[in-house]
Amino acid sequence: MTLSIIPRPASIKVGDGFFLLDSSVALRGIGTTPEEARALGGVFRSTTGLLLEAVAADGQADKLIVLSLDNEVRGLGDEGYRLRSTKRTVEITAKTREGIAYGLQTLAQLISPPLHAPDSNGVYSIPAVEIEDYPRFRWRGAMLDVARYFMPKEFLIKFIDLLALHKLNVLHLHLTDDQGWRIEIRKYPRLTEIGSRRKATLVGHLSASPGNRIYDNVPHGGYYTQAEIRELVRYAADRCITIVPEIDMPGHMQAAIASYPEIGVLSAPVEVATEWGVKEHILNPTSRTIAFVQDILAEIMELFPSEYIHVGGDEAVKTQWQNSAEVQKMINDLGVADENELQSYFIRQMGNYLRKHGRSLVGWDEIMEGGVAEGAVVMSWRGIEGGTAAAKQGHDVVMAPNEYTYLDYYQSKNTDAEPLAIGGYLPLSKVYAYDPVPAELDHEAAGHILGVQGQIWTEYIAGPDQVEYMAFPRLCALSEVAWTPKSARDYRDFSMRLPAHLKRLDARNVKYRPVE
Ligand code: TNX
Repeated sequence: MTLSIIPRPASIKVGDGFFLLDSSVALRGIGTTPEEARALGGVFRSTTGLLLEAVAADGQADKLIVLSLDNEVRGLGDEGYRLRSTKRTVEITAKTREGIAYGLQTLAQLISPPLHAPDSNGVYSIPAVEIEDYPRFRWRGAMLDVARYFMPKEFLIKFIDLLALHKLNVLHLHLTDDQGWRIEIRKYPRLTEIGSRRKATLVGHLSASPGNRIYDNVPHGGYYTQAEIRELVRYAADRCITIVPEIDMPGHMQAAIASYPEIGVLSAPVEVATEWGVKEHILNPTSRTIAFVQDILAEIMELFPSEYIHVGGDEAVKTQWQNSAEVQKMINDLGVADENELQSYFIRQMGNYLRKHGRSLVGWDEIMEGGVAEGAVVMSWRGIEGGTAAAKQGHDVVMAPNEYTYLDYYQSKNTDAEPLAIGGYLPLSKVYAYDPVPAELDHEAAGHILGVQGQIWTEYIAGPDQVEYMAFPRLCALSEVAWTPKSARDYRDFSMRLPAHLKRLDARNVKYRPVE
């Protein structure tokens, strides 16, 4: 029998026979308080869609599904679980609530026929198995750019469920960029009043010269209120997913500068950007601007309990700094060598501020230019060099190299048959082949690789259907890169499991790209 579990568990042994799941089955929590047992029942329901009667820890029933929280369980790490099913019982054992939740995700994938309909007798069956499973990495992420195109809250809810299905545990939200500011900040209301709207969007690629560009003249906007953010954060946390917010600075800030020109270098009005590409507008790193941005981070920390707060740092063009007498004087007064060191100085102010509040700064690998702030986590996107160097220096690293993890790239060489994309070529097999630990790292440095993340930049992804098309099934492959032990990974085996898994995506109405 082939089981089509994605991501593939660390180890599976298939036994004989089936556990038949019908309405006589009861759910029992062991090692749990009554509230935890109820909560686990809720996880069971939201994972499998099935409502089972919960019985007391010593309660009897003919057939049982037992969820056992056991602090003493060894060898499964903090997020692992053991799942044993026989004809009479299914038992999931884990050290933590996360482990139980992952066990339930696996259980949901074992149930056949798939959960949306039982067989003609109203029965589902679960094959007898013994599974031991735990993640390879603790950062298993997907980044969604909601700045270039706003994505409705309802879609983020669906996307969170899809991440949970794949045992991914980080949703990195790219909340701000030149083309839009997407989160309510109480202290600075113009960020959303002005910054969340652009008057038009460029049509096609940014290839024509400025005078020859075509715009759609359709205003685009949207943002999340703080109440909506709280709802999303809670929804994600219930599914073992941390939302890591990104406020991109000091570049990629044109929407904020359009809202508050005084934080820019030119102090002159500028509009929210209507086309893609790297902009030259950049924050003026004065103490006033630093205080302004820290006020924003204060509200961000209130909303997002995540230990990690992302401050971007990518693609900050320095020409405005070079041409500004005020900024040059600052370089001089601070005694920093150049514009790169000034950016490091700026990022360090953010790192210190976050650390004072018990949080850790994450930045794209450009934060290493001019010296990386103490304790900063580096997200390596321009290949793996930045991440490799950072890990050697003792920094934690999330691998996100564009060549392997940019899900905005084309999925086929036949680009004419694909919807317009930013470029590149990243087929499913290549995502699958990626290994997040660079071969040259020794054991200690390798320990600094927190994990891996897939990126969905949305310059050419105007809405949810297109996100799903670009993200799936490549995110299925990435989940296995992030979760499955390297030794258990095999692309042919994955390809054989994928068709059944795509049916799970069909049941959730996911508009994934068909597999050739
Ligand atoms: C580079 S990756 C960017 C983004 C773009 C992306 C497009 C990174 C940190 N910056 O601003 O959306 O390329 O693939």
